[in-house]
Amino acid sequence: MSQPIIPVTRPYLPSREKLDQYIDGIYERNWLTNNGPLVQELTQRLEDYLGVENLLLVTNGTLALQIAYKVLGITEPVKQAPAEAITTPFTFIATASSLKWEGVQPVFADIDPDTWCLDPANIEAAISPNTRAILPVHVFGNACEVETIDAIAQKHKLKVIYDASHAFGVKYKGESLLKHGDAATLSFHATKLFHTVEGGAIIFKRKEDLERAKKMINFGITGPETIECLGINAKLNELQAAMGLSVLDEMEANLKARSEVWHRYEQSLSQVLQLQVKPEKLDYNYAYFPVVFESEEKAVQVAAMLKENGVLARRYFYPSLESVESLGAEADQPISKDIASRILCLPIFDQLSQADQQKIINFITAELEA
Ligand code: T4K
Repeated sequence: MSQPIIPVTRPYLPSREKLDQYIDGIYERNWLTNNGPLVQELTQRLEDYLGVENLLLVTNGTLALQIAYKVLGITEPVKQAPAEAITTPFTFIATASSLKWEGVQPVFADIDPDTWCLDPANIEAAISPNTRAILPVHVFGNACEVETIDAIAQKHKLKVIYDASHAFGVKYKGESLLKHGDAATLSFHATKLFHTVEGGAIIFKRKEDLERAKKMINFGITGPETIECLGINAKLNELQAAMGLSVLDEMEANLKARSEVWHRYEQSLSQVLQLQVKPEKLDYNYAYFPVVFESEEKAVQVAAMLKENGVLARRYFYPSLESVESLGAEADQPISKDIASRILCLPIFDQLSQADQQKIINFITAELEA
């Protein structure tokens, strides 16, 4: 008999009544996209919720990165050679492939073995005359060493874009983590803590950058007969905004449920597996529950055993990106490669029942004792 599958995550589905109310409004207004009222409402609500300014909604987290690169001028070649950006190899492919897609060469620097974020000590060695930017990732919602990274960037006159796709709502030292860098980007993909089915956002440090980005995401059009700059289509639409508003209305319950799942895992597994080390002054968002095993063999064995029992843990983020040929990286990144080979993300979502979670914990602990 086949058993129900427990996926690594399950999109948060808000109440139908709430979503229907927003959709009724869309039907009444007959306004579907191009900076509609729900997009404007969601922009304001997110700025308030996150405690940030200069937030721009866009089509997805990948385009959020690409627009940020364009606005901050890091895609411009340096003396006819491609610009470079220093980034982490331990992340989802979109972080680095979006650079390459825009003609910027990703240059990898290795991660910290405990936090799994870009190690600032490795950044300076990777800087060349072609470097225009640093692109760290708050991986799994953990905070990068923002003060040190921002200081390195200032010293070398580089832009900093934080890929904060996993860091929705995370606070560091009591303030939004998204306030660091010239820009920070979010992904609102269905699998994220907060989502708009597909979607994303950019939080700019400077208002003038926000204003330029607003034009760029609408083909550079600024009026019925004016096209001010080169642009693209990266707009969020009203149906996506309706989903976002409905999810945001229920954020508290979602976070509470995830926090309970996260803490139960931590209590049961922190003595037997390596967990991500976070700074003390971090208010976490319970977006992921990654664990690192003693060897790749063990991680793969546990993943296979869980799969046999209907549980889909995922090897986020495998492989370490310096091994992806299309990115054209040169050097090996041993720490990232090692962590990527031994990591598994365990199922975490608001609807994960305590009984199912206990099953997962029991499977893992039994396998570790075997
Ligand atoms: N930067 C970083 C650091 C990122 O992590 C991401 C995205 C980006 C940039 C780019 O942002 P976006 O352009 O995507 O907005 C997923 C997501 O597709 C991706 O958004 C996310 N990171 C990445 C970490 O995870 P996959 O390939 O693992 O997705 P998939 O389809 O295997 O789904 C994962 C699990 O979720 C499945 O086991 C089942 C469940 N699921 C998924 C979907 C789509 C559902 O139950 N229902 C669903 O509708 O990449």
